[in-house]
Amino acid sequence: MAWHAAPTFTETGVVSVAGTADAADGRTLPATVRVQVTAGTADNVADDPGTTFSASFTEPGYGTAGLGNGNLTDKAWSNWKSGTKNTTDTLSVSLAGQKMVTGVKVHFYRDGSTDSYAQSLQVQTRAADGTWKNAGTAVQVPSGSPAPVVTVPVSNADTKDVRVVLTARANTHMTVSEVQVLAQAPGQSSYAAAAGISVNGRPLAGFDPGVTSYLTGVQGQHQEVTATAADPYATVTVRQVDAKSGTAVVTVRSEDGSQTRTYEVVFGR
Ligand SMILES: [Ca+2]
Repeated sequence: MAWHAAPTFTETGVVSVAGTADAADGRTLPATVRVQVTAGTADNVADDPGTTFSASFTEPGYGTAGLGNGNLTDKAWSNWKSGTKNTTDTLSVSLAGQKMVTGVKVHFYRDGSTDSYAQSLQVQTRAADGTWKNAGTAVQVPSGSPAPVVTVPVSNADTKDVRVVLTARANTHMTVSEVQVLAQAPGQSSYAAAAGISVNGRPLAGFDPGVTSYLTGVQGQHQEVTATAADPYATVTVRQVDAKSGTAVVTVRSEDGSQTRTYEVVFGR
């Protein structure tokens, strides 16, 4: 397959991109791909399967396992130790794959009556050449109760590895419930419309996505109604015509499930 240059996707909706397909017998056939363009949303990708967490230091029994378990208030990671506490520690997240990272959210945990939070934190992302780069500036972490949740924006870093460098308060250990990594994810469309309806493989003449009732003069024992959704991710179901009603019903359900549109095809006698 070879696709012509795709247009710039500036608006949501369906965009067709033309191309050619090698038929493997010497012929080249025209091809079309339909692209559903939606508004991007920020999705936590640190709880995706394949994500691994690590820490520069861990109190035995309070490792990194709970940092991505979806529980935002558990006592997951701790760097407590007897005697002098660490002045800095780092939590690293290796994502399941390369993502366009837009932010990092650190949920601290209040350990008893202690402000067991970082004094400040610095988010870093790993570049393609393996070096770690600061994503924005260091962020101060509030004290007090309840435990603070700190969101650090990242300006669209294309990376697989993210880490948070924590600077401790004076001789204070640090405890964290969860580390979330926000990345661009496709949104879901609420568009529920058919692109076309066919009877026995022949498109209905004059089909208009906004018109939901059609009369057809097709006769015979077996009439099969088929339909295509305008949004390739929408779902189409067809209730075929029965002798009693003489009507077939096409239902298009939007990808996000919020909208449905039904079309009826009435078979005339
Ligand atoms: Ca957790």
